[in-house]
Amino acid sequence: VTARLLPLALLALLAAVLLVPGAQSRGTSNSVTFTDATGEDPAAADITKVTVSNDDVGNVTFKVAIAGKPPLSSMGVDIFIDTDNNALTGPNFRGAGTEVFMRLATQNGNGTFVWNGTQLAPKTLDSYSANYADGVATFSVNTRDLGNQRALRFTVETLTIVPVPPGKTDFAPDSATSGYSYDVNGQNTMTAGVLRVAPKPAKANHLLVVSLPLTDNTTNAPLASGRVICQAKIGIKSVGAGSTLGGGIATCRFNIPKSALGKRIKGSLAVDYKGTVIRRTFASAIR
Ligand SMILES: [Ca+2]
Ligand SMILES: [Ca+2]
Repeated sequence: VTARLLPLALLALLAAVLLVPGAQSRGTSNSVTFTDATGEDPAAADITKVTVSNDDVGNVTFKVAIAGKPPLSSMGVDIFIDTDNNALTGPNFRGAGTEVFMRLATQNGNGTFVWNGTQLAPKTLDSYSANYADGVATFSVNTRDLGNQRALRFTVETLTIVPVPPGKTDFAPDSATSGYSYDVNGQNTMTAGVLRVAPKPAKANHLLVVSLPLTDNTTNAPLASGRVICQAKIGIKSVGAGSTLGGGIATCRFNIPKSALGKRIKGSLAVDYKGTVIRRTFASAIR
């Protein structure tokens, strides 16, 4: 891809003449809108704004709005992401030292490309999706496919197909050297599944096993480490417990005494991992 793509980009770079600072506003859902100038090149698909947001499991979404809603068959929409926020690593595209390149097009290089130290090589990213509808190109990718970095820098371009190559380009931002900055915020380090309590109801003179499956959002794999905190009371008396974490499942084993027959147990299982605490409560009759 480098042979075809980057010379095009560099040629197009020379055609960029306008330098208009982009406006920026931050919403409550960590949504940031970058406003691009309009009408830079009448022959190029015109980016009007780029909106970036992320959810609490690290899915980052880029929405690129294009004036006049041209068909995707007439252009490509490209995002160059500097995942380590270092212009000196990866090919420097208008200020973004690019580790991940995403192109949405009906032809010529649709897909994702990752810097391998030599070139931006085609590579499938499991979390990636992209589509184009109603003049908006939407790209979604998880931070685990972006090196798990929080501070991203990126540049967007449209490349419009014209009779004489290399095509016409609109860049966002218009600055040839800065890129846009975006910080991934509010990402939880783990995600919990459904709490299980067994047996239910609890039995006197038996173990009560309370377990919670957890996924590490950084790797999307079962949580491998973390502190499990088990607490329960029968009436006002604390109940002894053992805790384990294995195979991504946090487990508390409570010893229900024989004398608790007919009473009620109330408690919680909590997991502390990298500063995030997930806590689930439970209650059961004792039979
Ligand atoms: Ca524009
Ligand atoms: Ca870089």
